[in-house]
Amino acid sequence: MKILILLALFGLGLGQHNPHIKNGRTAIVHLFEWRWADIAAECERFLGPNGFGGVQISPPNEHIVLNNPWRPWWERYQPISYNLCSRSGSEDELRDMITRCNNVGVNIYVDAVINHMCGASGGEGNHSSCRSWFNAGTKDFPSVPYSHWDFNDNKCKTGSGEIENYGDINQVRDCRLGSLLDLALEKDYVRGKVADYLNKLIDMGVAGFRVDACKHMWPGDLAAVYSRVHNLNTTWFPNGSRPFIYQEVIDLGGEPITSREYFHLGRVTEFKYGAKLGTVFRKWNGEKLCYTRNWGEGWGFMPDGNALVFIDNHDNQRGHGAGGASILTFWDPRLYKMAVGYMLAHPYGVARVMSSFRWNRYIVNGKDQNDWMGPPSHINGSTKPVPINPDQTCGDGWVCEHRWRQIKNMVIFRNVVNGQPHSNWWDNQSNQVAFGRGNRGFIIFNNDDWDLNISLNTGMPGGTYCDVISGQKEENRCTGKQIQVGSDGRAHFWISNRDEDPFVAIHVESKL
Ligand code: AAO
Repeated sequence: MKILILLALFGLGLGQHNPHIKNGRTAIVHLFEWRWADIAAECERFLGPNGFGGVQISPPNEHIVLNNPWRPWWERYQPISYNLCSRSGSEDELRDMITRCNNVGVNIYVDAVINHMCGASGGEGNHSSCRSWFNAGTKDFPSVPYSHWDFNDNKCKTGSGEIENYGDINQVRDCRLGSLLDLALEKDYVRGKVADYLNKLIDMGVAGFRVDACKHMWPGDLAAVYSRVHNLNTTWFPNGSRPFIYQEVIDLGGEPITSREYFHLGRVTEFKYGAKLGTVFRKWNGEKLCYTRNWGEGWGFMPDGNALVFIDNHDNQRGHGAGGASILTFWDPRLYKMAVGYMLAHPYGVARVMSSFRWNRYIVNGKDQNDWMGPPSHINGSTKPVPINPDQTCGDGWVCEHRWRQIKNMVIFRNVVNGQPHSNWWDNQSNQVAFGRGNRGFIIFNNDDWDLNISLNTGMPGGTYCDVISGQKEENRCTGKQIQVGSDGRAHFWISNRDEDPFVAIHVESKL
C-alpha cells in the first residue's frame, strides 16, 4: 500500500513538470485570441514543419460577452460555464484543432480559468459566448451548475469582499480578485466540476494546462483538483502520462505568497525572467548584458526544472499583471528580437513565445487607455481569421511574432542544441556577449553603441555556417551572413551596432 501511495505522490509530483513535447521540439507559442480553425491550419502549415512543440490557447470555456468597453480581450477570463464554446469557436472546432495539431506533433495547452467566474457586476441574462443564462448578482450559473453556496464570500474578511492587501494571504486566496466571483475550491462539489472540465479537455487530447491566477488558490485545493485529472490520451501520449501543469503565479518578491509554494504541483511562470532581461537589453538601472554570464538560477530565478519562461505575456505586454515598463514587446522589435533570441538560445526553463494582435495603443501618463482592446474583429464582434501574406507574415492586425524569421529560426536553434550545456562564454565587459551550446550552436550579441569585431572559439566543428538571424540556409546557400569556422573551432565576427538585428546565431543544421 505504501509503495502505491508513494507512486501516486511521485506521479502527482514530477509528472506535471514535463510538457511531453515530441520529436526533440522544445518551445511553446501562445496564439493569443486565435480562432481554433486558424490554430489547426497554423499547426499543419507552419508550427509542425518548423519544430514548435506546442500551442497555448486562450480559455476555451464559455465566457461573458461585454459591450462596455466593447468586447475586451479579457472577456475570456470571466467564465460563465465550462461549455466549450467561446470567442475562438465551437466544441467541434476545438476537437478538430486538437486532433490536427496532435497529428503533426504540436501539443495543445489550455489556459484554464478555474479560480473564479465572471465579475460581480456581470449582471443577469444570456450575454455569454454560448448564450447560457446566468445571474452574477445572485451567483447563479445554471449551466455548470453553480449557486451562491459554491462561492467564497463567507470566507472573505475584507469590507469590499475583494482583495485589498496582497500582504494578507487569506485575502489573496479567499477574496475576489478584481471583483471576480471567487469559487470555493475547498468544496468537493466545486473541485468535481473543475476536474470534469479539465478531464473533458484531457480526453479530447490536450497535453496540459496554463492554470490562471494560481496565487489566488490554496495549493492544497489545487493538489486536490490535479489529483482528479486523468492521464493524457494514449492516442497521442505514452500510457500513464500526467498532464503538463504550469501555474500563473506573479512573484517578483515582496509578498508572503511565493512561487515556491506551487513547485511540487507543476511548473510556475517565472515573471522575473522577462522583467530582468527587458531591463538588461534596455540598459536601464546600470544593467549590462555581460552581467548575464550566470543567467538563470544565478539571477535568483526559481530552479530550472520548475520554470516556464517568457519575454512578455498577454498581460504585461499591455500593462496588466506584472513586469512594468521594462517588459519588451513587439512594439520594440529590435530589442525584442534580441531578448527572445537570448531566451531561446539559453538552456534555462521551458520557453514560451508570445504571438499577439496589434491594437491602437493610446498612452496617457504611462497608462495605455486602450489596454482592453480585443482581437481583430468584424463589426458583429466575431474574431477575424488570420490571413497569411505571400511573404509569410500575417495580416489584418495579427502580429505573428512566431513567424518572424529571427524568432522562428531561434525556435529551431533551441531544438538543435537541446540538451547541450551553456559553454564558451565571452563578453567585452559591456553589452557584447557570446555563448555556445556544446558543439551544436553558438550565438553572439552586440548591444553596445559601437561595432563588434572579434575572433572567438565557438566550440563548433569547422565549416561554413549560415547566420540564422540575418537569413537562413536555403538549398545549399546562405540568404544572409556566412560564418567561417576553422578546424580549431574559431570564427571571426563583425557586427555593426547599426545592423537591423545586431546579433548572429549559427548551429550544426545551418552548416553548408
Ligand atoms: C476586468 C477589469 C476589472 C474588473 C474585472 C471584473 O479589468 O476592472 O474588476 O474585469 O469585472 C484579466 C485582465 C483584468 C480583467 C480580468 C477579468 O487582466 O483586467 O478584469 O481578466 O476580465 C493579478 C493576479 C494575476 C492576474 C493579474 C491580471 O495575481 O493572476 O492580476 N493575471 C491573470 C490573467 C489575466 C486575468 C486574470 C488573471 C483574471 O493573466 O489576464 O485578468 O482571470 C501585483 C500582484 C499580482 C497581481 C497584480 C495585478 O503585481 O503581485 O499577483 O496580478 O498586482 O493586480 C509590481 C509588483 C507585482 C505587482 C505589480 C502590479 O510588478 O512586483 O507583484 O507591480 O501591481
